[in-house]
Amino acid sequence: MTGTLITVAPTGAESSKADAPALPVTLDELVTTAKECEALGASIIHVHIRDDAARPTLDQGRLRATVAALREGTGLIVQLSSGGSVHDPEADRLAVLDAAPEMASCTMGTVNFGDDVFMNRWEFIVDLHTRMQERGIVPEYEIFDLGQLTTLQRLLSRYGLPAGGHVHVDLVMGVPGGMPGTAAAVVACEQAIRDLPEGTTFSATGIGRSTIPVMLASLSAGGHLRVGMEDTLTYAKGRPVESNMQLVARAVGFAQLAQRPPLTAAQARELLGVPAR
Ligand code: KMH
Ligand code: ZN
Repeated sequence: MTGTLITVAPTGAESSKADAPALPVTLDELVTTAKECEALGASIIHVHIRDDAARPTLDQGRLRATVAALREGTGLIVQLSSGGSVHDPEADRLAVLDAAPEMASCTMGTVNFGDDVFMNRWEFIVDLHTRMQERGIVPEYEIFDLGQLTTLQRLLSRYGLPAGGHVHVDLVMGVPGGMPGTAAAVVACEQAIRDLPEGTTFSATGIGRSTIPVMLASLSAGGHLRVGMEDTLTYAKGRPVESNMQLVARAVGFAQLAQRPPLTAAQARELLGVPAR
């Protein structure tokens, strides 16, 4: 078993700055957060950006500036979200790839998302996957429900391995409408991942209060960790999260307890097939 890949997802598209003042929404806030999380042990940053009014946006100029600033200021693997917000049109989500990130997310199916629907049609998934192959962008396949792992198997068998040749999935657990954030669900996914190409790796994140059970289960099952204010705004009962760094520090502590210390960004690149800088 190797060390632990720690992804920080600092912002997301769902929470407002008014509700969570520590949410990084400006480029400066994002870069500062990224540097501090890297120093603590994160190796990937999963990025959603905001506009001047702190609303989620997929503005191309901002995306490009964000990729450039994160590459300049950190050694982290820069992973742009192609999921955006539930309101973003498919064309804008595909255009995220034009900002040339090293990695991008690629969700494996439609899922109820609270009161909304996060749409991911088969043809759209195929488009994202094949465009990433053509451009050498390494995908992280986002899995919100068990059956989406079977969709991934179908995708890979019809359209081939991703850029870099390595398959990495992220289990996003505890979304109202998706799979629960439980140890049993982590184990069920880990069993299904065995049917994917040899060497497939996974990370997991639990939304809200499922964050701790999912972290512990993932580490026990040989998985990696994603943490951050995209997924978790409460540190403990009655205690709002103070910063993304607080969540990364906790994940690093758990990984060390499991005797699987954090991978550096260079080690993460090697594991995932992301070209070295
Ligand atoms: N904001 C969610 C609708 C991703 O980044 O790829 C989708 C999401 C997944 O967060
Ligand atoms: Zn996201």
